[in-house]
Amino acid sequence: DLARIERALISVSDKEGLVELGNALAAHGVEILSTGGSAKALRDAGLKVVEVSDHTGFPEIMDGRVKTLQPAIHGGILARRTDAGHKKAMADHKIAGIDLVVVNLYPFEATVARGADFPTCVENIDIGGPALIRASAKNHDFVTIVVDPADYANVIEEMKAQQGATTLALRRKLAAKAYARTASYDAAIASWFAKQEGEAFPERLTITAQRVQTLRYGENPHQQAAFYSDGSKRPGIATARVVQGKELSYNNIGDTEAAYECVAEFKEPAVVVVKHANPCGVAMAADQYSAYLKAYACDPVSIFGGIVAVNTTLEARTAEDLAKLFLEVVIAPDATPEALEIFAKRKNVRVLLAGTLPDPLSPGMTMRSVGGGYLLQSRDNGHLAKSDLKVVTKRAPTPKELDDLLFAFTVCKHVKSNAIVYAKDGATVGVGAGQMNRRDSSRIAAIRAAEAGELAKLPQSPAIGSVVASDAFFPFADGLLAAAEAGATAIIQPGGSMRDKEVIEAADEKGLAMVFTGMRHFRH
Ligand code: 93A
Repeated sequence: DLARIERALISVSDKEGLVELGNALAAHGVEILSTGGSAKALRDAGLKVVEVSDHTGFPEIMDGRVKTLQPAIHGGILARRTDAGHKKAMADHKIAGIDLVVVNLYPFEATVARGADFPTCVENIDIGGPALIRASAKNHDFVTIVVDPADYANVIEEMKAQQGATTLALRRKLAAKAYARTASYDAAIASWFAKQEGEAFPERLTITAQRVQTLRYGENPHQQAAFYSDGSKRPGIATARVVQGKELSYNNIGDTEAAYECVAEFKEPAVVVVKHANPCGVAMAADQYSAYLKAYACDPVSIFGGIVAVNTTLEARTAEDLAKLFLEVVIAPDATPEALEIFAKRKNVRVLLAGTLPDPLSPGMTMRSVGGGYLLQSRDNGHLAKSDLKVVTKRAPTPKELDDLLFAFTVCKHVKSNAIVYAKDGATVGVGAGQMNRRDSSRIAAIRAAEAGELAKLPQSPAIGSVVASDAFFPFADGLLAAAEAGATAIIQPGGSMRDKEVIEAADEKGLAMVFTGMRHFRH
């Protein structure tokens, strides 16, 4: 299954590693065919090159739109070397075999990314390159296809080991990679084109993603799993540097994303603790350590085995406390050397540094799979300012209540529905998540607050004197009354229920202040 390389075709836009490759091929006595720019770069480096146009006897025409689209090229790639008919065709038409094809494509994605105009993007749609790639990969029994400069060294090494040949194993691996490349290239073109036509949701969805990691298992040990990057480079779980710790698990990845997206919402130093994709402690303060103490106090039970995210450089003081807990993951934009040293002694904790924070306001899409399909929607980047809030009760919130209300509603956005969040002094004091009715979420949040109060030996539940946020409207007054009973003094909710009037009356009766947001934050 060895295939000797006697003739190579090189046509690359990205000239990285080109000269080294050319030198290595020349050392093996390989004849190099090449297109205009690539040929020039090789020749400038002192290598002997045959221009494709000299090889085919046909010039590059139409500004390079037709360079390699020639029978002498594609016949040389596609010929089955062991087939008598194919061999006769080669002889009849004076077609020389091409055994190695090195191509990387016109930089279409980069051209779009730099905001080039429509005709420039169109001109960067490569035709000949993908044709070369597809043909070579199809005939991988005889032809070696390389689409990525990162693979040059592999090929050279194998040629050294195999007297100028490659193994079938390598050719198949490279062929698989080659088709993945043309698929992602076409996907980029397709989604760019659909966008030009003003379609947020194209008729056909083409997604290509790069595998980051095969995971040990999925949500449960009997499920297989892998993690893919969408190439967007959004700061967070997909791009963060893992500086230490055990391998990330499927659940770690989901939870870490939830924690980091939540903590990125806050301008002040903030800390978020997540368990099972839900925040169980969120706080902001003038400094990170104070924020941590408040986030911890919200639920000192659930933090066990949790994920902690901070939105400022991880400090030694915070790290010291975190290192005493059993945690799965700690994620921060950055960390001081002292903080990293503290974790170095806790080998199992995964520490991730993301470099920077994601922008909560940025657009984008989220996707989930359902039986037989996918659901797409734009990200929940909804954001509220104080001026967006409408006071609906006789009593207006105090400035302090107002700050806490906005904070609580922001946290609510990151809690699974039905979400109820009690908050006080820039910290959650009770979180109720994922219940099938709002009253239960409200009760659970109050219970959590009361228990945290008992653990801290406080004279009363921290829910007393807190504010409460609800991710969606209260359909009945009962959820609101449960919150009032727990000690909340002010309420933030979207409003819009048929029974708003009833709910507002109940709030007035209890002397509560209530604001409507007009925006819902369901999260399922
Ligand atoms: O315009 S093309 O689609 N027409 C072709 O026949 C063709 N053949 C190779 N572009 C073509 N290529 C591409 O040219 C390659 O994929 C590569 O990206 C680029 C290399 O051109 P040069 O060697 O002139 O820099």
